[in-house]
Amino acid sequence: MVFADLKEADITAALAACSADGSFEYKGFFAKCGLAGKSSDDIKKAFAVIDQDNSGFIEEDELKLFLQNFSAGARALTDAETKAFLNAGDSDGDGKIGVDEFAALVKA
Ligand SMILES: [Ca+2]
Repeated sequence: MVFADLKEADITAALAACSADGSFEYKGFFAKCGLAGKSSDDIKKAFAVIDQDNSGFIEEDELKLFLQNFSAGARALTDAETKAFLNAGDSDGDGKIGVDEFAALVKA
């Protein structure tokens, strides 16, 4: 498990709640998996894992596979879910999510 401080049961519950295509909702997910209650350092560590190419940003393709950082067998987000997630986080409109934008999403 990449997010060592999160509880396996919480991750399982968070993933189960969004297992159907179109049911992903980031606020509920971050609350259920426990990340919303973590420190800024832990959220930065999570960001570094999701930013798979270490570009310093979470791009759309990384966002699409977001759930697979929590469990390798999790589904990809649909295009609509990916766009909605990106739009919610991308406050400066550069088409990707930086670490501060990610932290704001997690704590939303
Ligand atoms: Ca990236």
